[in-house]
Amino acid sequence: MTVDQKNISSEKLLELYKAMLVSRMIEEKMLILLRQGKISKWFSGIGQEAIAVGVTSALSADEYILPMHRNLGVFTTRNIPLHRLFSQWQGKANGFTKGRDRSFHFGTQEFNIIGMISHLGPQFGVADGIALGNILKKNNKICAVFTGDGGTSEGDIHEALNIASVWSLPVLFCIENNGYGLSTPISEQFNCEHLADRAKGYGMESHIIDGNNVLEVYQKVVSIAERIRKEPRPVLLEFKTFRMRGHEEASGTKYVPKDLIDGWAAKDPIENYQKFLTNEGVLNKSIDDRYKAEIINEINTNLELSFNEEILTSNKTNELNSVFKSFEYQEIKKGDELKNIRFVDAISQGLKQCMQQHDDLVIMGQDIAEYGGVFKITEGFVEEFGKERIRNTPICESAIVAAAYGLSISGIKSVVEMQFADFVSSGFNPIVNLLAKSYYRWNQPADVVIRMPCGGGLGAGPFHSQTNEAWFTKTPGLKVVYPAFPYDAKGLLATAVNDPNPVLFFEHKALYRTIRQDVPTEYYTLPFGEAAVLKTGNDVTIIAFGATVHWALEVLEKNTDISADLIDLRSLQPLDTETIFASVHKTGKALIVQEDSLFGGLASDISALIHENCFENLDAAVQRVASMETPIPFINQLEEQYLGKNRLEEALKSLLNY
Ligand SMILES: Cc1ncc(C[n+]2csc(CCOP(=O)(O)OP(=O)(O)O)c2C)c(N)n1
Repeated sequence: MTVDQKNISSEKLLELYKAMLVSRMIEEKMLILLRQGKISKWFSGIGQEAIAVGVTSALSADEYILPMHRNLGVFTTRNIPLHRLFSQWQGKANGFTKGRDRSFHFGTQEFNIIGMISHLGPQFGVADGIALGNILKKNNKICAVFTGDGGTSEGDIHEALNIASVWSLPVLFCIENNGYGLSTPISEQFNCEHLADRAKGYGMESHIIDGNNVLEVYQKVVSIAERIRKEPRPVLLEFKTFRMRGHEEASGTKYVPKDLIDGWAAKDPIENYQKFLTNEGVLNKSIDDRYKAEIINEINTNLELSFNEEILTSNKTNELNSVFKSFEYQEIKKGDELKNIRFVDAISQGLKQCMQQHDDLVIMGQDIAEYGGVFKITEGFVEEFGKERIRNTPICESAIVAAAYGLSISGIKSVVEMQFADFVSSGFNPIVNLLAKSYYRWNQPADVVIRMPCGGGLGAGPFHSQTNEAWFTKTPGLKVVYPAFPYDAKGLLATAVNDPNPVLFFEHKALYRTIRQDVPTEYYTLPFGEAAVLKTGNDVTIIAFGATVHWALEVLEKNTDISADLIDLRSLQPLDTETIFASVHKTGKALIVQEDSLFGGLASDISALIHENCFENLDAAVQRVASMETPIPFINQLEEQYLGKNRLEEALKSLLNY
């Protein structure tokens, strides 16, 4: 061990020692409590303390850290009151997730820590977003994010490293190479000598650091951090260390060769550092004993506090009200001037006006800058708002959605354009796991709009035609909006941006250039959860959204004798059940039409809701018209056969005749 005496005081040397001790001694206590069944799972970081403690000590308290499951030292070095950590692990109210998530799965803005979600790799993309927030705010701050060696095999890691390099984001990407990912040794995880070598491929600086040497960790990270604060860029750090215990406590270490464990035991970061400090004359037995007594006392006092805390009682209303951040819709309408424009123009105009309304709103997507996006929605935006806010992204949906979440954590709104809604499958995980669950888990809103150019009828085949709203309507925590007209599209998009919750905004491509309407030229908003009743009648209720609204209008225009309520849902989550039920109570018959294939779609749920809530008034079983149970095909004849459009008229007439 060497120490640069000029830059590091004895107090700091002892502080690092005590910080590692705190982490180790809490763990030792937790292992006892685990055996007594007083806490749930435990992922041990014993032997790896130098990394979490060294990195956290090298950053300033207002710089974000995104730790993983073995990084207790990040939490303790940030001085989170221990009783709050203990309450978190017992699922109590003084924890950070009110019993909604376990162990280290939480974040806290108070301590600038963004804890993991289970999926490991996406954490790197979130760090990109936070770093982008730092760049946009020009605050010269950096952030650090952790992963294990196993996590580096995930595509998300590659995407995030690439973005960080292309965008020169000031992130310390910390890989703790501890030899194993669950039971898998690194020889079966990757085929290169050092993970740090991968940085070359991203055009990124990297370092290999002895992860069991707290001084090396601290001193190197301090100096790298100083440089990248001044000259923003990412750096990849591979910390060589070892996982001394099982993946989690119940799983053991049978599969780890004993000599490996023994070899690394001799490199224990705390024991060796203790010897070093003693030899240097910085630490002696009396200080050591005092530290240990203070820590034991602190652990026991705080444990008592958390054990004495009441067990949370379940409260349904509270849980249901904690899925979305409350948002008070504000109706805004400026000016009476109308202009007849296409659906695509309404979205483009609406988005541009959102950019003007929100000075820091950022749009991210593929080819959206100079090229204007494949549908030309953002044409001319770069000229008006600049490349900082209109960001072309590499082809990496997952890390970009994760980055949007990171931006939101740093208080910045964003809109992400999926080039085609179909490609959202590559960004599915961060939407349903990061964005959707964030507010419920730890009260952190995910202020992100995902624009989804979707839908068939254009002969674009199975990968460019899907309308995949059902992938999201079934996930609590996401709002889903699906306008059918230019006026609605513009006003609802404004509300989607104003709403601090994640919104999936579906735009049917076949409507882009075919549907026109008089639309206010100025900025305005429209509320979510209010369906539009486009036609009124007495004999049947037709419920539609997106392009299917126009299918229904066509059928009703052709069959003027049909007396129908036509409901355009406009937003699917929240769903305007009140309008649906009121109409079905009146007509006694309902038909729901969706463009997606039938099974598991929104029509099925609306049908169930009608049966459950309007059964007494129904004169016939609710009918669903949807597309065939195949992928959506390419050539016209096949696509026409697939789409429910051609079956709508017949289904409607047969329902009326029942
Ligand atoms: C996407 C995903 N796949 C699998 C898992 C299950 N899992 C949790 S941790 C882990 C091992 C991670 O290994 P590594 O990244 O090396 O970190 P370590 O546990 O060694 O610190 C696995 C497989 C997961 N959480 N997420």
